Amino acid sequence: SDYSREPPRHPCLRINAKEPFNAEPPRNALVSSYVTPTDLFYKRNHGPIPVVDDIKRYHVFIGGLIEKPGQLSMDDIRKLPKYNVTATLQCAGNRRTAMSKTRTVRGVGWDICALGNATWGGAKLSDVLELVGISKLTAVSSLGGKHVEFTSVDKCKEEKGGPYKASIPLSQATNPEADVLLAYEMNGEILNRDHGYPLRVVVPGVIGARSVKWLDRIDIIDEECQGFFMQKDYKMFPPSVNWDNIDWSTRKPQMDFPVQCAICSFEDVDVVPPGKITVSGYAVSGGGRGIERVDISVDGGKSWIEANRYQKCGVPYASDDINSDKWAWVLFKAVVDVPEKAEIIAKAVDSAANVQPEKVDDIWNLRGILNTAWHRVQVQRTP
Ligand code: MTE
Ligand code: MO
Repeated sequence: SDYSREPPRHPCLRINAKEPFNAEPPRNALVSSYVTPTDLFYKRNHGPIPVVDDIKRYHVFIGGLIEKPGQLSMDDIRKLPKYNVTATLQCAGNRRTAMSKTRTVRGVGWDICALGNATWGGAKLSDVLELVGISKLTAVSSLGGKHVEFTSVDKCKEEKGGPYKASIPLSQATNPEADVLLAYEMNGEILNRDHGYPLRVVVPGVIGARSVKWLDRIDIIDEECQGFFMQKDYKMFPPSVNWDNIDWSTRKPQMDFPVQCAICSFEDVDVVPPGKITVSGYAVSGGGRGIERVDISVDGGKSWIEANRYQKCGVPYASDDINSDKWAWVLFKAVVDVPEKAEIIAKAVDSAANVQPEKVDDIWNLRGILNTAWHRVQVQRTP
């Protein structure tokens, strides 16, 4: 594999792995804006960043269980109605490092910033599929297809040098309300190489692993994708499963992510000035579920206060507001008094009343995914 043509990156990113490049922004930088600047957006790769030189020759092939397979150029895709969807992408491995403190897990170590909120611009997959004869809200195609597989052009060692792949159900792909995009823009600019130039999939509300970058092919298939990242990775196992007794076939590929939140105004162990302090961070849930509440404790969980939530600066957020971005995170803020030494905790509740688990031990899994335990930081007042 060849890492000689990697793009330039922002110097403040914390690098968790160099080749393939995996990096996340510092905590404070992440929550300083509702829409994450592209250069600060986390980068999660499984191989070198592909080079697409000749955009005129670039095509997406659409095949599999359809009557008329075909290919689309970037012009064909740009001719379709363009949608801008603000959606949070979160890696299933976000907060893995903290999970491995209970018991070792396998995978790239991430702090709490393996997510970002971007405005993605592109065509809806439901419109693209209509071009090849699959109508809106189709769950089973005329030739028996039930899933849509996305194949990239990158080369991953987990796929024995083959491309990254993933699939989603056809019913989700053909549902315009699911807002699945083939995105060619990120935050109003042409998608950059790190994030999938020239074209990527964005599956809102679903773990980042299904949003395939550098899209090469779309295939309508009868079973879900059999690729490594669907079948041998990104599955949630109970704490009793270890590397000696694991049977991957017993679990489904993870799709929606669960309710999550984290405090970004402090490091795990930090000092604070005397007087009132501001606790801020992000909260997000999968499946288009909004954030109903964020609770903050400064006494290790004995008592709680509710944080203010917002998406647009200065506008209070409500999870049932039709003007809110349903696929996007919510930032929170609470001004609190803290004793000399304090454990500050944040936990969120989503619009379906799902709550975060208290202890990481209860959700420990050998791949270290979906660490959504209450987020805790220890602070001490400066004299
Ligand atoms: N697509 C391709 N082709 N190759 C990859 O390695 N990584 C996936 C997904 N799509 C990946 C990919 C994972 S695990 C995540 S979390 C997101 O892309 C990260 O997207 P980002 O780098 O734009 O933040
Ligand atoms: Mo990921």
